[in-house]
Parts: sequence; structure tokens; C-alpha cells
Amino acid sequence: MDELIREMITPARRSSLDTGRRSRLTATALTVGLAAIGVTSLTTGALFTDTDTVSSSDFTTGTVDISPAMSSTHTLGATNMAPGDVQFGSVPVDNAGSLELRYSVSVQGTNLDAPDLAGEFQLAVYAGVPEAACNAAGVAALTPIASTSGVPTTLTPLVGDPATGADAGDRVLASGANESLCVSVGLPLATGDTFQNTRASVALTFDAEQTANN
Ligand SMILES: [Ca+2]
Repeated sequence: MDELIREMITPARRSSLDTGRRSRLTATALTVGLAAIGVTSLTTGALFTDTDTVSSSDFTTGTVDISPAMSSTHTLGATNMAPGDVQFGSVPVDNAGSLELRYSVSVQGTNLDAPDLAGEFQLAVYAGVPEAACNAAGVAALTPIASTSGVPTTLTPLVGDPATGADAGDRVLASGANESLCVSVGLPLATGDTFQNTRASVALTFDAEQTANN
């Protein structure tokens, strides 16, 4: 009995026991930590996402020559553009999936000739505009949800941000819902003669992700 009491109060032995407990605690904490990291990675890696790209037909500048007014269409693209012209294109966005999604739009210009015509474009995006109203008068009283003076030739976020999670400007669409974006592309009056008879195209990339648990 005395030996048992001695054993219980011997500092050396108590220290040894505590060390063992601390090791186990450390190991347990490490295990929990690793498990937490694993769960985080799993959540991030398992999101449902989708990407789609809408490309314009070419925007082509014209030479200085009086010609009949171009017809108004709702596709992006124009021929014979002159400085001061603004083209409008309606881009319907549908959520054809079964989950609510949020999406962002990135833009990229491609120059088909040497001058940086894409860099001249003034692009704006309006939301909630029916296709029939996607024109100068239809958007006159609206504030664009995004705009850029000069379309970059590298893919650049325009509306929201394709980064995972909710970002400022991201658009949310319920399953089965849709909205129409109206995109305008203008050539400033100050565009110089070096841009006569040149071509560029503009592509909009849509990145969508689930909003559930994200
Ligand atoms: Ca985002």
C-alpha cells in the first residue's frame, strides 16, 4: 500500500505519465487538424461548376465612305464600323441545371490585324434588358452592371469574378431561370486612321458555380 502511495506521488513517474498524455494529445490534435484540412479540400474540390463561351462575329472597321445604314441585329458584331458607332447584342443566359447557380462573365478580345482594335472598344453590359430593347434607346436610362474602356486581349473578369464563392457583381440564377444581358461595343470618335479596315472579335466567357454550400 505504501508502495502504491509512493508511486502515485513520485514526481518522476507523474512527469512520465504526463509526457505520455501530452504526446497523445498532440497526436490527436494533429489528426483532427489533418482531418479538417482534408474536409476543406474535399469541399472546395467537389463544387459543381460549368464554363461556356459566347464569341462575337468579327467587328470590322470600315473606310471613310458613305453607305446605307447597317441593319440592326441582335448578334454581336458589325462590318464597316465607323468611329462613333455603337453596336448592341443581346445575350440570353439560361440556368438549364437543377441547382441554383451564380455566374460571372469574363471578356477577351482578339485582334485579327496588327492594330489593337480590341483595345479601342468601349464595352458595356446591361442586365434585365429584353432582346427587343437591346439598343441605344433601350439602355439610355440604365446603368451598366459592368463596362471596360478597351477590351483586353487576355481573359479578364468583367461581371463578378470566376473565383470560387460569392464575389461582388456575381449574378445568381435559380434553376430554370434566365435573364438577358445586353452588350454594347462602341468605337470612340477619337479612333485614328491606323484602325481603318481592321478586324477584332470579342468573346465573353461565362463561369457558373453552385450556390449551395458555397
Ligand atoms: Ca465567384
